[in-house]
Amino acid sequence: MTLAEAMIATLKSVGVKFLFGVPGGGSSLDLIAAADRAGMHFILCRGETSAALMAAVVGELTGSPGVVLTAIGPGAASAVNGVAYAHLERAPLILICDAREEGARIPPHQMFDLKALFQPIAKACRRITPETGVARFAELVSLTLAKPHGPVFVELSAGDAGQAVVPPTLPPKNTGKPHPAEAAGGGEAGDDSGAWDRAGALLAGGQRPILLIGLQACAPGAGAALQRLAERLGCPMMTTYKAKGVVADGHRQMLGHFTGAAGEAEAIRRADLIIWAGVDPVELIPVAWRHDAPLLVLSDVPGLEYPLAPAVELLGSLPQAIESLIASATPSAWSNDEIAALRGDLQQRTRLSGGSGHNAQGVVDAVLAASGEEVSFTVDAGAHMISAMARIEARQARMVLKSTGLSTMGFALPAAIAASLVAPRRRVIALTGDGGLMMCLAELSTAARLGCRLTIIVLNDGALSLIDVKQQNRQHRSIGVRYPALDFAAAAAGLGCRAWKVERHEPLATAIDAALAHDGAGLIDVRVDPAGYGDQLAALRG
Ligand SMILES: Cc1ncc(C[n+]2csc(CCOP(=O)(O)OP(=O)(O)O)c2C)c(N)n1
Ligand SMILES: [Mg+2]
Repeated sequence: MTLAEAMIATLKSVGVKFLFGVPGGGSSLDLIAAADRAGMHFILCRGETSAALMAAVVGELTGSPGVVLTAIGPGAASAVNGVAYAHLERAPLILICDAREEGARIPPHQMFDLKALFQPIAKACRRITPETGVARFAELVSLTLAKPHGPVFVELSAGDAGQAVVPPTLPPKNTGKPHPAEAAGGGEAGDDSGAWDRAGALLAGGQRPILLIGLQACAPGAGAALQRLAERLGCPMMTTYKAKGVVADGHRQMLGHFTGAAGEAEAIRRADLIIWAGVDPVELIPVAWRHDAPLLVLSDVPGLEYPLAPAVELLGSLPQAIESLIASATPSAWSNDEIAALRGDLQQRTRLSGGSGHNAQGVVDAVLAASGEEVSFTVDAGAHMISAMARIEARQARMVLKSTGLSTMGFALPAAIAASLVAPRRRVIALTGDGGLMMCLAELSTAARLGCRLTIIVLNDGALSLIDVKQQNRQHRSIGVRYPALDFAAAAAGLGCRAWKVERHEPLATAIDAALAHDGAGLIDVRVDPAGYGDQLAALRG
């Protein structure tokens, strides 16, 4: 068995089915050939950033590592933002990059210190050789899956990839169960009995707890347990964007999203205990914390930096910790009417009005009215995101995907391709701004080639509207944030997608129905008026 074959066998044993990337002429080719022989699919992408995003999202959705292959030098450097995504959004990702043969006397063409480039965003940067053996690679696979998940960077030369090695010792057969490192989840809940006593006392002493739910709660079992805890306490709850759907948005105790913005402050201000359930601080916008109520933290990762020192921190498996809290939970002093009023207030703040013709809210509502239950969504970064996240009602974790810790543009399309590969029969709808789509436009051809059941809705306002609003708020002259609106329908058609174009005052429903009925990749280019974004942002973020 060659080193490339042994690495592929190791990946297969932890459930990897896809490899993404733009191959270089070195070890990428050995890995692609070995993957093909092992029945795994190499997905050729148009750019490495998108390839790494797709791989990272597959990692988040499946719990198996995402894998991206790149060429040396420019290929790897071009993947940096996707690796940054995996770092800040806690996704398991392995980047395997071509490498020169060690000791070769060759000019430094395309060569620079890639390990130094990736060191700040990767858990480890290592070269794999026949001497290190595939065992070193297996360690990296375990490392990416250890909580918090995060990327690892691997260099492999073609000469080494083809060398014979001792085959890896693999677990008996992939059962679809989480990898041991994944299942371990950072230790057992309940190790520290003092912490449990203090948590029980905090819960008993609080009259008005609020439950804030974050990305760690996407773990199986956590959502149902959190819902029971909230119902036992009769308290309000919010999810971060990453945890949207962990408890259904439609639940009457669900206020909306916890982002750190001023619009949510009133609900948290009224609480006398904050139950911080798996929120990773990286999920919050960077503003000062406004509350003094004690934090009861539940986390499967030690050492996170909270906005306030936790009164109690329960480390370990989230579902287990929640179950234990349920046992000591009693009804709180919140009334149903008060919770409903807070929910109504937050919904009101996210409303978008003003302008003429279509706006983001109207488009999202029209899409929701036409799409059935079996749909997933991806949402890009930008002003349109607020309406999209506020209006879509998620019923399960990861039904709506959005970049949060990194909040990168150019996410919705690659993430939608990834979601479509993981669940090919389920339709995916990608909601994106025009600026964000331009950063990954070429991947429309990937979606078309793969036959993804994917509908891209471009909220086309000829502007980087989120930045436009900020520029106006700071009373600068309008420079560098607007441009003539592009014809995305023409571009999409050229890239192999079905496409529809809807001007600001044209009806939308026919295009949406046609796009949702199309059994492949389609795009609707909708001209929207950004006029209401300023007020919406002011109401939400202050
Ligand atoms: C890769 C990347 N570059 C820059 C930013 C900063 N940024 C956030 S939103 C935004 C504008 C988004 O424009 P568009 O996609 O058209 O959405 P709109 O705000 O117009 O709805 C920018 C530049 C970012 N988040 N990610
Ligand atoms: Mg825009």
